[in-house]
Amino acid sequence: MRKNIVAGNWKMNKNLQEGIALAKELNEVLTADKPNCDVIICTPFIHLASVTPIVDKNIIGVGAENCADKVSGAYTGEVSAEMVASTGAQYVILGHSERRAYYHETVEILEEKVKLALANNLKPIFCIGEVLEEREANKQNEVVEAQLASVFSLSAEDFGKVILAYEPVWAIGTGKTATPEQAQEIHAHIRSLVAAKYGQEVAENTSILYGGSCKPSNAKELFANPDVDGGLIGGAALKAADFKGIIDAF
Ligand code: 3PY
Repeated sequence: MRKNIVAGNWKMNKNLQEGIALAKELNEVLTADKPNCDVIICTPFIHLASVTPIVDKNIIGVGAENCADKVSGAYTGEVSAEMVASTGAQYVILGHSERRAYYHETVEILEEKVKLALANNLKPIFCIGEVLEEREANKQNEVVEAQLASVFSLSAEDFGKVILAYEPVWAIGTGKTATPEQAQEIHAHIRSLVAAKYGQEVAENTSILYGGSCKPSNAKELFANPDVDGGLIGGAALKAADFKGIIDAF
């Protein structure tokens, strides 16, 4: 059966010392009071090698927020999936709307990144979601379907390693959250697309996280939906107490 997961996306926040302090605090809090779901923290690249050895792997998984679409070589400033994996990280966020919008990541580029992540034993947390104009034009279903093309070229076995995250772009950093009904409706649609592609069993085993202004005060009602299997958390992942408050929604 699929896993419930709460994953933090630190984005471009916290210097190295602050990141280490947050990881230590989370590790202490979650070791003392074990979570009822899988917990992952996705940190800036520079934190990975320092954070992976200080968290208990059985309680907190660690991931990057991106990786390169190339294997290695003359790509100044890029960080490969192999480099991420060599830090001990097990996950990588791919396709976040900020990467799609600000760094022009296309379906094709993301398909390469997903393949390289999997080839290096990193589990992709693959993000999809529509912008406000698309929601207002009731195009959200077709938008997420088009975005899923980056992972729908995978074999069923490889797709089984992917975690999906639905993040409506209009709810990211805006304080607006999808209502539990809106979240359930589109999560169920995403699961039906997975079922149509890979069959019902794979669909039932796929974790689909909700992201976009998820916080301790709304996590419980979002996670209560049958097709919402946890959250990808932005701002509220930057304080141990808030992140723990969301984890405790399970
Ligand atoms: C947010 O909630 O702000 C996110 O973008 C999580 O990835």
